[in-house]
Amino acid sequence: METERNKGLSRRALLGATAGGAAIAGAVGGRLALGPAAIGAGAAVAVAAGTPAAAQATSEFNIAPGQLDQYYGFWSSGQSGEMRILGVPSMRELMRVPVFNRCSATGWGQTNESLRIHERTMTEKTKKHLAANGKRIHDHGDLHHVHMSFTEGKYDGRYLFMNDKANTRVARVRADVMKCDAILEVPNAKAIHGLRPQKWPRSNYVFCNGEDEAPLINDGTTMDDVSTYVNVFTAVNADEWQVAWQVLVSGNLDNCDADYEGKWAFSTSYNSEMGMTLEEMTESEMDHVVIFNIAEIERAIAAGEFEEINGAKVLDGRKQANSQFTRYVPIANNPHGCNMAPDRKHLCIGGKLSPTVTVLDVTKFDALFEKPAEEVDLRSCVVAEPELGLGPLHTAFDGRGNAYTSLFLDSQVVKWNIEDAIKAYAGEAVDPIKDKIDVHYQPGHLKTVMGETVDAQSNWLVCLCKFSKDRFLNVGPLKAENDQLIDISGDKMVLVHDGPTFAEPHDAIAVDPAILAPVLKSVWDRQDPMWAETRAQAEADGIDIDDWCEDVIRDPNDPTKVRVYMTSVAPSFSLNSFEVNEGDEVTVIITNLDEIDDLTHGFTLGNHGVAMEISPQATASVTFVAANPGVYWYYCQWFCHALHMEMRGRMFVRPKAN
Ligand code: CUK
Ligand code: CUA
Ligand code: CA
Repeated sequence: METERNKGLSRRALLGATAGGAAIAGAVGGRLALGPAAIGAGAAVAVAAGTPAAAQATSEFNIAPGQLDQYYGFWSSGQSGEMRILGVPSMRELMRVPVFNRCSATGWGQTNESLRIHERTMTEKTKKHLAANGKRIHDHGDLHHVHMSFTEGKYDGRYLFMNDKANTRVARVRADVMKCDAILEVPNAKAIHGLRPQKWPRSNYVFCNGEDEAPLINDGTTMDDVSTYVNVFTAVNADEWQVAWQVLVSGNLDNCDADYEGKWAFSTSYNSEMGMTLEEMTESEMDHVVIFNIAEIERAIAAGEFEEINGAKVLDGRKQANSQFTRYVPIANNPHGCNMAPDRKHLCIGGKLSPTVTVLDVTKFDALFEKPAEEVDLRSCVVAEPELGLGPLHTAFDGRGNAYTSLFLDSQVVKWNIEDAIKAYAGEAVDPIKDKIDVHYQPGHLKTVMGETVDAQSNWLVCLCKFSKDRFLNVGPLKAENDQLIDISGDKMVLVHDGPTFAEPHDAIAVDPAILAPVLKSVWDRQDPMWAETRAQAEADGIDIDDWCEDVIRDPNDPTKVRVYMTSVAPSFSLNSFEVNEGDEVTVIITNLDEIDDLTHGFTLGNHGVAMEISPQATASVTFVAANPGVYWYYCQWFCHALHMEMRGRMFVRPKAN
């Protein structure tokens, strides 16, 4: 519904004509005025144009109580470090899946099962850093991009993959239980940002962009000598969750995507200058998109032409290496988004500082590799470059040949037609722009339903806005973001919903529930690999964790270690109490024997900072030191039964005999 109030906030004309232009000018002058200062200007100016009446919406938006959503939305959460599951179109938050963050509710980052996943690929350097700071794992991350695994260009419901820009990691979430099952610290690279799975023939690789430049051997022998800096493109083996290969590139890497033939991956670079300051990074007229030639890279890896560095097979794809691994297509300075269209042919690069989106025809990439790079016209693959508005960042697609680009500075989404843009570029008098809609405010990513697959739908567009400003009740200096739902089923885009979100979903995808229905579990399988090591320890202790257990085992080799095995069945733990000695390292292992859907229990140990989730038929364990003698209650923190409050017991810590 359009009200007088949000009419007053529709300030496209204002931003487009003045503040936005000033921001671009500001960037050239060395100061990037992309922030709220640009929004704030002239707030009192009312612009009548804007959102058409919601009544025009043709897609069914209202989801009544008890009704299920049409789609699963998988949201990243930026600096919150988790993955979120939302319903589309209701935008109801259905679940949070902790990945890089420490989760108070589930014990992720504390349970032994999660710590093993965290530590499996941790480098020695990171272990040393963490230990020096009194930590065992990184308990935060910066998760920008969530993408599902593909088989032949379609989502296949196996995994979700995601990046951690903060600590140079990538993670995998199992789509059957919606839990993280693998984290990889990527060696050599710095700050994994763009991340995309291979689309064809299946996601054998997950492509990962290293954004930050640093010496390849980063041991302090060279520091300020930028000529020794590199950036690294990494292909992670999605099944084994380890590095398949890496390619050194010129310039840095921002966002990436892959084609529908399995031949190419591509990444934007905003720092071809290898600048270390904002001025230096925006100095050139042109940056580039790097095209990675998968077949050529695989050939060289198989032929042993790589150098092994920190356990990874590394090839040199930098410009000066004149390799067949890469080509660098010049793109207007500081591009950002990198989105492959579902037509299997067109790659759209967001101009950011340029008001254009550059469209590359991936079927023209072969020609770029037929001769050495300096002998080919690297821009010969460019087939369109429509001027769309200020600050184009990311592009989404429907199933009708249209693209939707977020305009950060204009605070708009522009709908344009790819074929018309190609005609216009070829000189025909057609306007590729079909519609524009105001969004609130400063959008980053935007997503259509399955728009990054060949099954792109033409019903919903979610636009993830970086600022909500005065769209919601004030909650103090830190404001919610605003994920807006737009109906794209008609010719005109219609804004139908504001969705506040906590910091900071960058990207999202929307997936048909039919893809997940065959795999999604409601209760754990007792044989699940998630607690395989815990099971092996139990077997060594002579305990059957699939059955009722109430055992306290002292480790025969290390008598300061105690393992407490119990089961939970609503509303009680099998052990009403257990006893350990002061200073013991205690591991509590609990199997939830309840088989009922939705019957999760928990284990919280008072004043010990210990809490974990145990969902139906799961086993979970947590280890801590019982440092202080006395009586400590433990309890179930998941409301599970009328007698849930009574689901508790005592830990006795016997004082050390002096
Ligand atoms: S980046 Cu955030 S708005 Cu990390 Cu995908 Cu463009
Ligand atoms: Cu079990 Cu509450
Ligand atoms: Ca640049």
